[in-house]
Amino acid sequence: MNDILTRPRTKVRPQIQRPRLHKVILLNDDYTPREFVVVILKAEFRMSEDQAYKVMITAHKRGACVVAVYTRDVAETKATRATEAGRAKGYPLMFTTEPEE
Ligand code: TYC
Repeated sequence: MNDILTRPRTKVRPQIQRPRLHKVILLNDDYTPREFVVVILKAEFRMSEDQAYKVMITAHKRGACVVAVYTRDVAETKATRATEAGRAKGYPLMFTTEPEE
């Protein structure tokens, strides 16, 4: 009697971690024209003129400004493309990325 082995009715549920988000940060420099920074922010980060101007002027006054947050790959791709767009025109415009806390 009682020789039927039963399995516990429990399912393994793997804990899905949300991917860490990464910030794209715009750095100020003394050479890139303000209007060009705004053009790049609008083109690469789909910002309105108003949003782009506010981000540009914040970086200009404070030295840096967070542009947006994305998953790591997207953040790195956008930062590289935006930095490259400046370099193509001979500007030292720089976008970096860092993980959110
Ligand atoms: N400081 C630049 C200038 O005075 C404009 C500028 C703003 C450049 C923000 C980069 O991330 C930047 N022409």
